[in-house]
Amino acid sequence: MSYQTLQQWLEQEEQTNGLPSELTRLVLSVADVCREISYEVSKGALAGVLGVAGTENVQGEEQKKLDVISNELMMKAVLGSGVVAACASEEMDHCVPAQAGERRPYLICFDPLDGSSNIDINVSIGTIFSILPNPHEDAASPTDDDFLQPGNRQVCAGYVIYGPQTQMVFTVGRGVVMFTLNPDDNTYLLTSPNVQVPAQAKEFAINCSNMRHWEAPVKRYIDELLAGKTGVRGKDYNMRWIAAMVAEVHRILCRGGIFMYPRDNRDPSKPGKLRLMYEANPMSWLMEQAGARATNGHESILNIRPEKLHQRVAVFLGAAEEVERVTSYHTAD
Ligand code: AFP
Repeated sequence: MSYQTLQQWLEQEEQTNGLPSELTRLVLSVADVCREISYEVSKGALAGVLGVAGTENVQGEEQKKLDVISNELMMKAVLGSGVVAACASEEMDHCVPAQAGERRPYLICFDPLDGSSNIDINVSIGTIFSILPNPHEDAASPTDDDFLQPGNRQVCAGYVIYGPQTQMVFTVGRGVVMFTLNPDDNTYLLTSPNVQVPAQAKEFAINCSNMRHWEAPVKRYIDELLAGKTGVRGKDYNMRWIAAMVAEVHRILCRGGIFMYPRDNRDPSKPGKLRLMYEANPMSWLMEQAGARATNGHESILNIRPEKLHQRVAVFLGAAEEVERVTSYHTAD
């Protein structure tokens, strides 16, 4: 069987749907650097890249060596692409602008290595990215404020997952495509041209160790799922928790389900754990492009107007009927 390569697919998009050639260039830069990250990840203990770096990121979280390596690689690649005016990363306090000169059309946000706690135990992790338009019409250097655009302004979003296979999954606003890295010749090949998420689900993902902190609508929804056939839902559900959003989203894109990281009562100043710009926005757009839904319990995540670069948000994403149900429990309150 012959598969279309990533480059061929992007060129076809340029010809048939007017994808800007600058965006092709950026997507290829991300794909290339993620191939390098995938290689570093695969060497693990052999290259001495496991374990902590001895530093903390802006959110006070301990950084792993591979977090730091992936961040450096991503930053160098996207700023070197010639089309990115500035990048922002979950691992850095502020955005980093490209060298002044000509106008560049894009901004990019990324989580260089999502699911860091899985690194040392050889479980799936990934790089998540979100590409936004540069609001400046001139060569002015972007600031953090320029990134504060709602998710519905993204022009491309996706992730590369480093699991049993390395796969790149993204959208440019015309459905979701999935490419698999062929280890024989290091090319990305199109293995799923139109990913769709069924509206109903049989699987849910939530960190149940936080149950005592949840708000009432989440407790109600999960209690109903746990009651299975004997409860109001009338069927049994299965549960999964990989502790890497990238892997949970990948599972949902492959076989359906719902993923939740709700806000809880521990720290009222933190509306959830996940980051809007680096995790929630790109994953929510992928979901909506695959026929699924993504809300914060009240509104579509893609409509949220960000106030801070490292803003956190509650996330309910996946099977449309399930997300609508848990959202309705919030809005009924
Ligand atoms: P790390 O990258 O710091 O491991 O965080 C991953 C993550 O933000 C997200 O990918 C997971 O869904 C979530 O945290 C898992 O959190 P807990 O299992 O600790 O609740």
